[in-house]
Amino acid sequence: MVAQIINGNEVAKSIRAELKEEIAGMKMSGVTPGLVVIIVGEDPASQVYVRKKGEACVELGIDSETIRLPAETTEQELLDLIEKYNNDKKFDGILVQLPLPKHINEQNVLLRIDPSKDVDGFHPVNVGKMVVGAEDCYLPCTPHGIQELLVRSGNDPKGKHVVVIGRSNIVGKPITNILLQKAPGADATVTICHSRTQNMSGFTKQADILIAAIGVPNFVKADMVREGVVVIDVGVNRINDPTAKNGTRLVGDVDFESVKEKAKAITPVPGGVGPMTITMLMKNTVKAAKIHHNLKK
Ligand code: L34
Repeated sequence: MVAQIINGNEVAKSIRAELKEEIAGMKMSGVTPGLVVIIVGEDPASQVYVRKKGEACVELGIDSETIRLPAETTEQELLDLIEKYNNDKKFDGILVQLPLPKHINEQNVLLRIDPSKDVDGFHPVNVGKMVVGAEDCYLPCTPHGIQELLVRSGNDPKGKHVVVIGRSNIVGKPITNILLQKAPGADATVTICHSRTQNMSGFTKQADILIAAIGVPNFVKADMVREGVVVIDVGVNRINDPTAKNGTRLVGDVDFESVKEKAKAITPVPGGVGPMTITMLMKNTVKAAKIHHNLKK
């Protein structure tokens, strides 16, 4: 089988075109969405992601600010800064890029963000709303992007067996909750596997849709999937490659070359889930601005 390559850049582009138009319309009513992104420390991958978020804002006409703080920033300093933006009406969304330095408690930080500005969907109020399927919540960007990729590539999860590998709060747990909702674009049967799962292949081979989010380069091999599976690769791992220009290259959690021979459809890395994460952040920021300004959906 020759797999359909699910092009995240293309899907992201069409959603961004929709958003651009919507934002232009909002500006006519005097509303410009605003996003502040806060990054603490120098993690190189985080720097890249945060830069891309700023660029996407510029492209779409969202007001944005990126605050870069040194790794030594104290938890209290960060909490105070969040409080400042909670009270600043210019900004509809506040995002604190993860991971944070070890001395800062992540849960304390996420709890401090005003849930109505939590465009990452990581505040427990939004997590709870997601679980019960409430309309007025912000869905976390990566899993929401995965759902859009599936639907827009013609691979609706309805009635399918989705197997997720990974149980993180950013991807594994939320994608499970989103896809099992009784709702359009969901209605799946979902199984989660993780690092302590016994006989993982026994589960992954049953998947109609396999979502890999473990952070281990090339973890999923061809012998772990069945013919005709749809594969979503959430991994973004930088590995050494002496043949590459700068000595490294990006690979996913899936051994793309072998798995694509068996799959019906598969996302590449880069150019799969990554661009969707950023695009859904833009979508959440627009949603926040509408809520804050009482604009129609
Ligand atoms: N608070 N922290 C918070 N929110 C998030 O939504 C994130 N995430 C994850 C890490 N920490 C976070 C991101 O922004 C992962 N993530 C993310 C964002 C963008 C990309 C990948 C991960 C992305 O654009 N990936 C490109 C390649 C980028 C490169 O060249 O390195 C791609 O095509 O996959």
